[in-house]
Amino acid sequence: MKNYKRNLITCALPYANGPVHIGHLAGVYVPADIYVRYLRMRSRETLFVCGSDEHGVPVTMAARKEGCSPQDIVDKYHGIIKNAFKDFGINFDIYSRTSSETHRRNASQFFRKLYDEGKFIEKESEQFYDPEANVFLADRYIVGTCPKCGAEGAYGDQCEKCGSTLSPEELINPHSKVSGAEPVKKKTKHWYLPLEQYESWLREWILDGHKEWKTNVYGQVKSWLDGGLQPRAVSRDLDWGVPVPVEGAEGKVLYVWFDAPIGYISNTIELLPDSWEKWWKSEDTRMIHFIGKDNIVFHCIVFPSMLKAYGDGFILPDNVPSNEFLNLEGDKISTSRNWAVWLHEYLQDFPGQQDTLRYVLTANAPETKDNDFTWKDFQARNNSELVAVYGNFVNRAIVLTHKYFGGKVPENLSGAQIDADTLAQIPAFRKAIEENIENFKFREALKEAMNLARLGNKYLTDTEPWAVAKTDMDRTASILFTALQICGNLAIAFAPFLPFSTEKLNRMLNVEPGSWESFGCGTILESGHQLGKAELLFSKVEDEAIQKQLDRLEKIKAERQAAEAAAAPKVAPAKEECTFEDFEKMDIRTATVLEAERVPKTDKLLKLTIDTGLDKRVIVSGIAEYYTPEQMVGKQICILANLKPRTIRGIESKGMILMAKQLDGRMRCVRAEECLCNGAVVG
Ligand code: B3M
Ligand code: ZN
Repeated sequence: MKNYKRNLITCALPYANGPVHIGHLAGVYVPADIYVRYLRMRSRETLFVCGSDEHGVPVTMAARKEGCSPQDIVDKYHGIIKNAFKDFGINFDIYSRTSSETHRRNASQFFRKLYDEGKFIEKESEQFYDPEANVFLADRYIVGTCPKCGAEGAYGDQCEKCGSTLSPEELINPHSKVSGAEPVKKKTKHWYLPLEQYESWLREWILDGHKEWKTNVYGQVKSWLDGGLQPRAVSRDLDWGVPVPVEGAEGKVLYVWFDAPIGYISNTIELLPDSWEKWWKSEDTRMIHFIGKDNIVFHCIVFPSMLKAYGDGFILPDNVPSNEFLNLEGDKISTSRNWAVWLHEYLQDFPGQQDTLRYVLTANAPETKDNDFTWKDFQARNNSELVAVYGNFVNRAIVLTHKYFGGKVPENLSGAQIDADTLAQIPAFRKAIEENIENFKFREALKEAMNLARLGNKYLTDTEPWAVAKTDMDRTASILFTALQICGNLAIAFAPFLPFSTEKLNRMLNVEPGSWESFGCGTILESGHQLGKAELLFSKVEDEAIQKQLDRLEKIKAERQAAEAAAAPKVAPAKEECTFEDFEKMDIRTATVLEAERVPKTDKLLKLTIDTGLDKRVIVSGIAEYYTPEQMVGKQICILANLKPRTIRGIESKGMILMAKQLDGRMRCVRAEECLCNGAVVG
């Protein structure tokens, strides 16, 4: 790898449309934080940048749902998200927001330069439009019945019930979420970034030049490139966002995925107005984007193409470590379905136990495939790993030192082979942790740190200082000296992963945070050094605490199922009993439609001339919503032939066509399995 002078680490900007949950932490923010802490421990100059993504449809949707303005929404959630990160020890150098003045100016200027240099193409296209509310509709704003599973309320881009990807055209009974009106297509002009012009450059840069990227990232990029890139719209018809800085573009804003990544730059400018360029325009800077898998295309294809188009020395990411998704108790985490563990709520239930969550999310991180978070696993990892291994080892070493040596690190008076052998293993742990972190394999790295704690635990079990102390204090001194060296190394090994317990351990050991360079390199705690007070490094998670969480989720699931059942289309209730004689009275028979035409000035009625086998007659039927006249001509259908004639819109209608009403409300003609002669009696 190139010898870089500094590291610019960015994390995907979370949408300020809701609080952050464990999926966010596991996928992006904890791994990035581990990486940054590690780099800093190695004294590598590092800048850690993030902020809220405050534009786009997700925010306007949340505003609509909560009945307030988009500005209210972002003000509320920006604060909640910012605090949640801080509470979990994720300390960005800057956590700003894309509604900031700096960002508005910077994103505008970025667009304008590309516009002035002719880097965009302008195109008119037909987009869905709400004719009542007079607004263009993003796919998410069009809802209807899912054509795949029949669920109501499927979005124009996806059905949340069955997970199918949809387009608004596929929805049955589509309507606008804004006014309820049926959307129409309307022409509108937008600016597009012609991504296809960057295709061969992207191939060379990523497919040839970055084979070391994670396979999920590399694979996704390759399949996008193999599929051929298309021009991508960089503006939208929306009243929330950065206005398109071009004359005649009223009512248009920058597409959220155009402005958000520029937010990384804006936030750097806000923090370092005079020296930001060295982070963005110097070949000595190594830029890394931490993101979730649904952001890959934007960070590997779109944003790099934007930077390339802009030129002016902007650097490109050296790596884009992206994780898969975390599920919760076997179900997809979803903000809208309230299926999540929210960070601010976790802290209320498990105060002071941030490291447990950080540990579990890293140990079980969705690094190569989607993974599941379960509360039982959370409890098991806390109780049998953090408490029983790491915490137990540290506690025994420190408590025994207080008991036998007044809390002073004893002298190494009676060294044995096992001491030397044990300490000699530490450099290999350091190397494994380093290699794994440098390759973004955080769960492996954490496993190695825990294995070092296991080594310590085993060492104490094997050497039994509490037993040896009865006969041989010199030997006891050496054992505890050795055990304390392992404690000192653990305080370094775990530091990138578990900042809160590391701070506690340093306090117990009465040391400043250890430098990475001393990890595995000789004595960390000199004989005679006075330790601090022993505390418990971790506390047990009891069954009741877990049950409470499971009950909460169970309740949410039950409420959701009840709501779904209430909203689901229902089969019509059974009718009252009738006699065979009642049924016999009805003259149901087959007939063929000879002619069909719309009844003037109506939307619903067709006038059908039919051959009943008995006669030719006219039936007026309300089926124009479901069939065109052309579809009806020639169709063999079933009719109720002896219904008392009625005059509808001045036309005498003799009989009724038998129709079946589906769950989604659509009517279909009832037809015989094969074509029969007209007048065949049904019964
Ligand atoms: N806000 C998407 C997301 O939260 C988006 C990331 C922007 S990063 C520039 O998944
Ligand atoms: Zn569906």
